[in-house]
Amino acid sequence: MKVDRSSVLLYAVTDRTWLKGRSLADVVEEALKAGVTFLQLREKNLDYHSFLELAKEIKSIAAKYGIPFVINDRVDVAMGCGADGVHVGQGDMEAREVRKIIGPDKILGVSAQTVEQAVEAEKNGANYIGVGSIFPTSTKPDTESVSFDILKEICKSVSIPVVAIGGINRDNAMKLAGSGISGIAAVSAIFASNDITAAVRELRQLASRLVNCKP
Ligand code: TZP
Ligand code: MG
Repeated sequence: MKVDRSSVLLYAVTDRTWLKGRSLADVVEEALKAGVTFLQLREKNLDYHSFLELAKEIKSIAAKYGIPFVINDRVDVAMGCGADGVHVGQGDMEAREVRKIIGPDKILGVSAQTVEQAVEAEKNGANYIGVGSIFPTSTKPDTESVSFDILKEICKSVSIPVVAIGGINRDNAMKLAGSGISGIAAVSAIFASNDITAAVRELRQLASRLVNCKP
């Protein structure tokens, strides 16, 4: 499925680390209501059944707000819950394989750290590319870092939308202006915030400003 540039403007990736007694459904709904434009459910330690149940619940919230909803890593969970698509990294199932399983109409997002990986992913059926980590982050400490110049080069090399991820917050988001990205993705800048609504509104405004700065 084609992914519009505008739909990845503020891309939220879930994390249950900072729920503070609330349910994931509750915090996701607050984030979507405040202006998140794309949602990825990311769970690293759930068995198939628990992941599927959670995915069904979160999917219905995304549908209520008309927001594209993808599952991280797990093609089986994505297909099982009827998500809009799946997001895979370089260490997960290969993009070409995923595309074969999900068919032409689902969204396929692929993480890339180099121009070669991004070009290959587009060729193999990716609808958008996630690039990071752009800034240091404790959310995914083992991740490789990607420079501003590589990010810019990736944006020039593919025709699908590029979303930057990793350590992006209100203080550094504008540093990505002029890179050519279509949006920013965040985990902690949204879900670790004490005021998710305010955080989302601010990040969305910053994202709108920075994607309109010409490379
Ligand atoms: N992929 C690359 S960095 C990252 C992922 C999932 C984590 C981003 O988390 P945060 O809290 O927005 O830095
Ligand atoms: Mg992965």
